[in-house]
Amino acid sequence: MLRSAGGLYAVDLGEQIIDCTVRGRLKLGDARVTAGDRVIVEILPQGNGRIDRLLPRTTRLSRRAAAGGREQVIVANADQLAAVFAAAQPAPDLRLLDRFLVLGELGGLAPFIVLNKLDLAADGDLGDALAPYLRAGYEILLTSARRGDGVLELGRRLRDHATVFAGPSGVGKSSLLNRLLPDEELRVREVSQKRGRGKHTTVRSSFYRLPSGGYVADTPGLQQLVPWGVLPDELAGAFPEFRGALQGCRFNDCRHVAEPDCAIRQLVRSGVASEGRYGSYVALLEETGEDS
Ligand SMILES: Nc1nc2c(ncn2[C@@H]2O[C@H](COP(=O)(O)OP(=O)(O)OP(=O)(O)O)[C@@H](O)[C@H]2O)c(=O)[nH]1
Ligand SMILES: [Mg+2]
Ligand SMILES: [Zn+2]
Repeated sequence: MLRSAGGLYAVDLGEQIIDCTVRGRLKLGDARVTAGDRVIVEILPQGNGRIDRLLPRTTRLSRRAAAGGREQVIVANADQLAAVFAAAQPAPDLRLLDRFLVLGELGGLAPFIVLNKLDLAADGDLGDALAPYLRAGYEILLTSARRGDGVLELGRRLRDHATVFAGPSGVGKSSLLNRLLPDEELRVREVSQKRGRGKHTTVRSSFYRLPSGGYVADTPGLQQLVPWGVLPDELAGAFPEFRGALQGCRFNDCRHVAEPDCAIRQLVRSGVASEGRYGSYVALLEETGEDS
């Protein structure tokens, strides 16, 4: 299922995309049909269809829903996550970037970083902020949806993958996708509207078929990103630069906060892992601990 609007669900059958209705019980709760879901469709005589069943998800980008502490699946079955940020307007929020990367890692999506609005960046002013991400092994693509920088390279990075574009509101996710999807016209915030912090122009997650092969999902800008259902000892593994050290702590159940002989804190002290990334880990650990 690619995307839904007005009670109709667009399903990609390969040769064509058809509009489907959906059985009532697939509209609510855990079994709700989500963008990216593989579905069983009954073709109706009029040529449209009805979604009868959901197939198991291979990956899920999900967070803890604001109310009720349940899982909210943002998209299903994607294999990579483009964490899109802006060089300016809005200024990059690295704590939030870390959250997108962690949700991608935990959900089984391979994350990479897209730094958009390159046209608004002053030379060299982001190098220090981004160095920890390069050291952690993340690829960073520099783009400008306005000028077109990096768009071809981004397109190549997406080919034959199912990629979610995730990031705060107003960073240019839809603008980048408009460059890559000649047949679509995704809604983009009007230039005349107030600058800086975004206003949630995109309202629901939607997959599109790329002309060169593969799929991309546009998502609404997200601020509240608390992982759902993650155990504290899985969280550290969502930071690639911590992984090699995880066996090195004195205690097997080390939470890497106050324990003696902690290999992760040693990484931070020696400058191999950054204070900022470690700070994000601690903040997430506290929030996920509230689950249990
Ligand atoms: N200067 C500059 N402006 C850009 C660039 N990309 C997007 N914008 C502008 O930034 C604003 C927000 O762009 P959108 O594409 O709507 O951002 P979004 O990330 O999809 O936002 P939500 O849908 O709210 O999550 C628009 O006014 C765009 O024209 C860029 O590379 N450079
Ligand atoms: Mg958008
Ligand atoms: Zn430790």
